[in-house]
Amino acid sequence: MKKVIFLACIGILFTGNTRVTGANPDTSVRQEAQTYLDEYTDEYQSLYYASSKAEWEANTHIVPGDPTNAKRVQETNEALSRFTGSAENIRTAQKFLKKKEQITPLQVNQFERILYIAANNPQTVEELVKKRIAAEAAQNENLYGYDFTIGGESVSANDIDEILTEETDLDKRLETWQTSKEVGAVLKDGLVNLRNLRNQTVQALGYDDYFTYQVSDYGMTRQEMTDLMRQMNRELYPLYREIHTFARYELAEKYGVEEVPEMLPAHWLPNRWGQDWASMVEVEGMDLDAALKKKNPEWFPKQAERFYVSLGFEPLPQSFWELSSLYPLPEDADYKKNNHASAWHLNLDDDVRCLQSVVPNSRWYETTHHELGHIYYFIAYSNPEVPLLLREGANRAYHEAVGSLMGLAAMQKPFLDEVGVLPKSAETDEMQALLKEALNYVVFIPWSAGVMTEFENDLYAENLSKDAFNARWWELKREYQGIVPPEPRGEEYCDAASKTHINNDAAQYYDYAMSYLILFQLHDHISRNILNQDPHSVNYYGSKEVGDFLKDILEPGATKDWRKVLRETTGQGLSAKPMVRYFDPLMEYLHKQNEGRTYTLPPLEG
Ligand code: X8Z
Ligand code: ZN
Repeated sequence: MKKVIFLACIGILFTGNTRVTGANPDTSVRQEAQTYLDEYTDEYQSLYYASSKAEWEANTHIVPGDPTNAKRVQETNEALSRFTGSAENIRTAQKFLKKKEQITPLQVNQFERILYIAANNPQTVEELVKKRIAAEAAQNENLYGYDFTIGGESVSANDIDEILTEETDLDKRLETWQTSKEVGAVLKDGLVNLRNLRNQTVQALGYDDYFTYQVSDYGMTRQEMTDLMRQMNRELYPLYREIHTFARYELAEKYGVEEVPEMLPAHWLPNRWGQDWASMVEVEGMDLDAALKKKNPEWFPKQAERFYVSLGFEPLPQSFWELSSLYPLPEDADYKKNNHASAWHLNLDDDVRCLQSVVPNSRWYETTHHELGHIYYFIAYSNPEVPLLLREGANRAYHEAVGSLMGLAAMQKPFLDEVGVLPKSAETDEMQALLKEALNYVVFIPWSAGVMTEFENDLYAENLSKDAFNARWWELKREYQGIVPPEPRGEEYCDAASKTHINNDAAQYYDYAMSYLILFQLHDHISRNILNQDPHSVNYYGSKEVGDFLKDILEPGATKDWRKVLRETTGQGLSAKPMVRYFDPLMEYLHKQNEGRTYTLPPLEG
């Protein structure tokens, strides 16, 4: 692992590479560009850090109604926006990009980054940007300051998830599901306002809408991204259709309902959004939840760290442990925190932290591996070769893929045996294990590539009417996931807004869908070509070769084109084939299980 650089060194390091060596005009343009980039970077880092620290406070210490956090977030984000969106910085970046051939490719990348960041906050629409910053902060506070109650008692998001995982009484499930959606109604006006503000700010620098702006980070058009997502859905659809049929019958039996419903009622599923159904199946000999319940919450991040260290990564810095917020707040706390997991790179250098609410279960076991993937990515590209402005993933999906890959690896039987989570044991039914994985990874695709992506595309790019938010949401849920609401959900609700990302990670959810393609491409390559093991039953633990392979991907950050990274590491372009192939054995199995059952999702057309 390379040593992270100190803030004060950045300028020196970057100018050091580009000293003027003669009267060559190209070199002097390069030198001029570098001087500008160094100054920009210094200022950017300091403003970015101040803003991240304010955001961190606002997400870990939420006191509804107390304006302290909002004020600090507003001030620091405004300062950052004023700088990144300043007319002068935009002009300068454009000026250097006109002389592309006279500057280095790395400098070109940085100027493009400066323009990309600027487009989110152009000075020409300063008032809009200010309004958006205030609206974003208020939305987040309303989302995470919200007090969920069941029967008059406050419940946490973890409590809700546990009920939806374990409860078999349908009335209780319904009440819990309804509770989980109430926050959406509170957030509806805020979402309408944010949609308009997000669109208007990026339109000032020439983007059609906010969705198009976010997609452009991949070097793709909106059409290309929605086409890719639709194709991905088509490729996984035949298997999803089998899973959907299977789930309808299995759940009807579990809940003692005689008439199997045509579509899955949302409150039947073990997740608030129906995005992960893994807990529907218990694999004999692999009762992970039972084993994990015995662990302390502190064991989870430590175990995930051990896995990364076993591959040759460094232990996490002490500051990570001191500054992160890893566990739920005590019940008597007089403030709240963001209950969704996230990883933070606060100064784009050595201040890395996680925000989680770990309780001992398999979902948090996997999530902790996911979050540490982000953290190790941050640490890996915080090296002198990577300019601060390019300290990002090869693309955003890569950032999501790494930790999810480690999450997948950490759930496989040989791994669990090795790290002592399960007793070296009993035979397990491999088909059941694969089914459980499909209930997580395959089920996620119609949700991410379908519902979330199509909804946000409509919301931002098609200007979806606010009178149709909920109607469209449930139309998409039905079409892609085959899920229906337990009762009519009118426009007084806004069920989409009960999902974190709709509010504070807008127009980016296709990242996760694409990350699954990359994840299975990487996993396939690692299993077959590095470890020579069956991808269904593989153990990465302790393999320095796997660690080196991952470091080659992580360390360059965004200095390399993501398509090139994929080709260089797996020998392939982006493809759903490895994912489809991984789950192939299930098709036949489920088809047999579903014999005599009625399929209610239509067969694939064409
Ligand atoms: O939001 C996340 C991570 C943080 S980046 C916990 N995920 C998505 C979600 O929860 O909806 C991981 C999988 C999908
Ligand atoms: Zn993530």
